[in-house]
Amino acid sequence: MSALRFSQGPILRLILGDQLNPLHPWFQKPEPDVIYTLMEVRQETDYVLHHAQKVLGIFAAMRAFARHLQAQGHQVHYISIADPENQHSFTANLEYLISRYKARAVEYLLPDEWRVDRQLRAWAEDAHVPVRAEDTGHFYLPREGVSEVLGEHARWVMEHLYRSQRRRFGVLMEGDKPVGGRWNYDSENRKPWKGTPPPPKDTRPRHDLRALWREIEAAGIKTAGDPAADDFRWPITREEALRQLHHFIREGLPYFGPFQDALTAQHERLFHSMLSFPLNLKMLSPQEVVQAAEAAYRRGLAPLASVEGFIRQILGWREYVRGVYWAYMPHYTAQNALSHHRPLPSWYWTGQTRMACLRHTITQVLRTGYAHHIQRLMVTGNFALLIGAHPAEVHRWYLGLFVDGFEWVTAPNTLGMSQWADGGLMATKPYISTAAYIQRMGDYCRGCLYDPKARSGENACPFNALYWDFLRRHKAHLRKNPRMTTALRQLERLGTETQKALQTQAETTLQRADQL
Ligand code: FAD
Ligand code: DLZ
Ligand code: SF4
Repeated sequence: MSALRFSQGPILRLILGDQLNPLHPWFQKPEPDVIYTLMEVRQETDYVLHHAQKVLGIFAAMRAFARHLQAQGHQVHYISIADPENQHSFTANLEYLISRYKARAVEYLLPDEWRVDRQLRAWAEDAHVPVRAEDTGHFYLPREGVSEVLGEHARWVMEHLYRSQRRRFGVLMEGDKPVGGRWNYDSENRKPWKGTPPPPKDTRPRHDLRALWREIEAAGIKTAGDPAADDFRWPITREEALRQLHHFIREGLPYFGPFQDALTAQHERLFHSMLSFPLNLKMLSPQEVVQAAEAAYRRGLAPLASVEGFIRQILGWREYVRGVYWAYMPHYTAQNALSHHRPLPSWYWTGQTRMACLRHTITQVLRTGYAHHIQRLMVTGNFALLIGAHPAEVHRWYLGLFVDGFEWVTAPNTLGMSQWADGGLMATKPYISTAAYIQRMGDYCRGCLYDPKARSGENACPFNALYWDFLRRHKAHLRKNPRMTTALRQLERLGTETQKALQTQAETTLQRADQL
């Protein structure tokens, strides 16, 4: 974009690809001596194998954001992936821009990932212009806010944070009491979905991103999954994200609660919002999403159980995982409390397995870059944990293959909640199950070659033997956990012979994991 001249040198302001919030105070009015910069860089496209739609979506949203800023009168220097001057690192590009514009200072918004935070901090220490960092203001709490609330508790429990957040921000409160008299309506949720009510239509925008996809391919960026560039469905502007939010509030939220945990081969989204991508890119603020949900309840448009369940995900879980991340990095991502070292089966990258639940979930992820929470936790995560997959590999799979994957949120969910690699900091017990749970919560098992009821034999559902053998392998560790007492008692009741047979069945299953 055009070369700019300043008598005194401008201030350069760096905007990262997940900082696309047009309402940030930075953008209130154009300032003649500020140049905003956004950069498409190989350091970010290559640190993990990303889903094609993640790279496409982030680049398209960054470009739309740059156009928006320019239309508002801001000065923008956009470094695209094919720009010959692109050094492909945030800091090398900043050096280049400082010298090109004779910039007098650099400012950036605090990154959400430790990796980028350290990079910018280390660079700032030696930079030859002053460098200043500012909060994105995107979360309810600052980075250390969760530690301040939960620090004094021996165990960090999400529910403590959630209640404190409800009080502090006055969400679903009547005076100092929770609306309806209860904090949590989970017991009214968790129903399977039997075909009705019909889930909302997918009214997300349609984009033709074929030209951008050609640029990404020409740059040689390796990706996984379907780019769907000719009919790209993720929002790339705040306006599109707002339309998606309002559509969800009207059509999805009323049924969000009851079917939050449901699994079905008939619908990939059910009543979930699919708002994690625009939320994580900061096109939407968590506050406005929570306020829209509460307003729907107050206006009688959605029942309390659904609204409370939805709000808990954002006001509670989302803030909690971010707090865990900043309190425990950089060691958090290296943890492996159960000493798991197996590779993920090769079909995690193709979806080609006879296990219907995993086939549906993985092919959906490859096609869309999305799966809802229970598909992530109780299908792909559950199986990876039962086979003893290396948590770092599992983390990389989620971090790359989901359009909403950013380390601050993927790491605690994957390593902590799903793989128990943090030894129970995030989750009070490992999220594991036999086929019974998957069968109870949905219809995957009906279309499966495996028998969900069988524990042994060729056609026995692999989840079953793997579940019991997981308990046997880890019983010494799990005994310390009171929430595992019932499961361990059931294991003991099986008796030594059955346990041995299940061990053999599990070992055979593991040997042919790639062929399941
Ligand atoms: P909805 O079900 O509609 O929920 C609404 C919003 O609540 C979400 O958009 C999200 O912002 C928030 N939310 C819900 N659950 C969580 C949670 N556990 N942690 C943080 N925020 C939450 N979420 C990500 O944003 N990025 C990830 O990389 C990610 N990886 C995950 C990996 C595993 C193994 C698991 C079990 C969960 C992961 N989650 C992740 C959390 C959650 O599954 C997704 O946020 C959710 O499925 C996104 O779909 P949605 O927008 O339709 O969510
Ligand atoms: C995920 C991603 C990708 C694939 N590419 C870019 C990019 O080229 N430029 C950019 O600014 N951001 C990108 N991102 C998002 C970053 O990974 C994210 O902003 C930081 O890691 C901070 O969370
Ligand atoms: Fe999944 Fe087992 Fe059910 Fe098949 S039988 S869908 S593998 S839980």
